[in-house]
Amino acid sequence: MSLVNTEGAIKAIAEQFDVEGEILDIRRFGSGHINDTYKLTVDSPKDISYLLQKINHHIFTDIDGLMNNISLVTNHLKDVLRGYVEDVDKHTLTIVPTKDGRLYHVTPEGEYWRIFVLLDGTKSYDIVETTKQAYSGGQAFGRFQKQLASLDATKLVEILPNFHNIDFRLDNLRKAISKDAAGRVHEVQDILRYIFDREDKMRRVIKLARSGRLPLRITHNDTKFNNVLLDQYDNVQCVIDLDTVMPGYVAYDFGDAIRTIINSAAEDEPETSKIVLNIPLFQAYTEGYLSEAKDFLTNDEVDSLLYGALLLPYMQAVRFLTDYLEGDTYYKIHYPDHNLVRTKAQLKLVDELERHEEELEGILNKSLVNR
Ligand code: GN1
Ligand code: MG
Repeated sequence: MSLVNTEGAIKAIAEQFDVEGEILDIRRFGSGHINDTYKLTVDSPKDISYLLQKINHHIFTDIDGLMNNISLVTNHLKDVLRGYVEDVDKHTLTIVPTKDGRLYHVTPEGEYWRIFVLLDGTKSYDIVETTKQAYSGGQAFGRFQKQLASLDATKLVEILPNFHNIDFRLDNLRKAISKDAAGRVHEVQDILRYIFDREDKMRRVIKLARSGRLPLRITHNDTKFNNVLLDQYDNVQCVIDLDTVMPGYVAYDFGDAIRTIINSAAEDEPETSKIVLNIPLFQAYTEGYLSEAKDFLTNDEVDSLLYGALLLPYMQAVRFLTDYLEGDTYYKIHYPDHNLVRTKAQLKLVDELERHEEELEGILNKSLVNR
C-alpha cells in the first residue's frame, strides 16, 4: 500500500476540501469496480457526511473534462428541479469543491480526488427485491433522461468514446485474443464461440443508429440499479455515478438497468443455475421508465429497448472477458478468475433473456399501450 493510501494521508487529502466540521472517521464504501470510494463522517451540527473518491485516472484520463461534465449536469438538474422540489440538493449529486474552489484535488504523487455530499437516509440495492423498487428505478432513469434533454449536449465532453459501441468492444476482444497477454485464450474457446455466434444479432441497436433512426441523447451510461438512490419508502431520491454521462442511445441505459434488475442473482454469481429472470421486475421497471419517457421516445427508440436489454449483458461479458484475457487490468477483481466468473454469469443472463425474448416483447408492448 502506498503512503498516500494510509488513513492519515487520506485525511490530509480530505482536508483540502471545503467540508463542514472536523473529520471524525474515514472508511471504505460501496461496490464500484473502478474508483476507490470512502465515507467521511464529520462533526457538524448539520448531520452531513461525504463521499471521498480517488478517481481512476488510467481510465478517466481527462479529469478536467470529467469533472466539468458532472458539474454541468448537476447544475442543470438543480436548475430543472428548482421550482417543483423543495430541497434540490437531496435529489441531485452535489460536488464539494476544494478550499481554493476547484472541482478536484491532485496530490503531489499525481492522484486525483474529489468529494460529493453523501445523501444519508437513502438506500441502494445491488439486487432488486420488489416491484416497487424496480418501478422507482425506471422512473428515476426516465426522468433523468427527460431532465437532461434541455442541456446542450455539445457542452459535454465524450469522456469515454465508443463506450457502448459493440463493434469497438468486439474489436478489443479480438485484439486481446491475438495478444493473449495472460496466456488464457486456450481456456475460453467455448465462450468465444458463443460470443462470436451472436455478433450479428447484437448489432441491432448500432444498425438502427447508423441508419439515422435513433436520436443521440444525453444518457447516463452506467444505469446499474445500485446507481439509483431510493428513500426509506423506496421512492426515487437521486441518480448517482455521473462519470459516464455523455451522448448515447436510450437503448443502452434501458438495457444496462434491465441487466441488473431482471437478474435474480449477483452480477458475478459463480453458480450460474441461480441466475434466472425475475420477469415481474422487468415489467415494473419498464412501466416506471415509460411513465416518464413516453413524453419523448420515438417509435424506433421504443423498438430498440428490447435489443438493448439483450445487448448490455452480452457487451458486459465481452468487456469482462477482454479484461480477463488482458490479465485483469481494468476492473477491480477480488479473486484470480473473477473476470471469468463475471463473464459466465453475464452470458447465462444472455441465455435466459434469449429464451424469454418473446415474453419480454409482449410485456413491453402491453406497457406501451397502457403508457
Ligand atoms: C463499472 O465502477 P462501476 O461499478 O460504477 C463500469 C461499467 C460497468 C460496471 C459493471 C467506467 O462501473 O461500465 O457496467 O462496472 N464503468 C466503467 O458492473 O467502465
Ligand atoms: Mg460507474
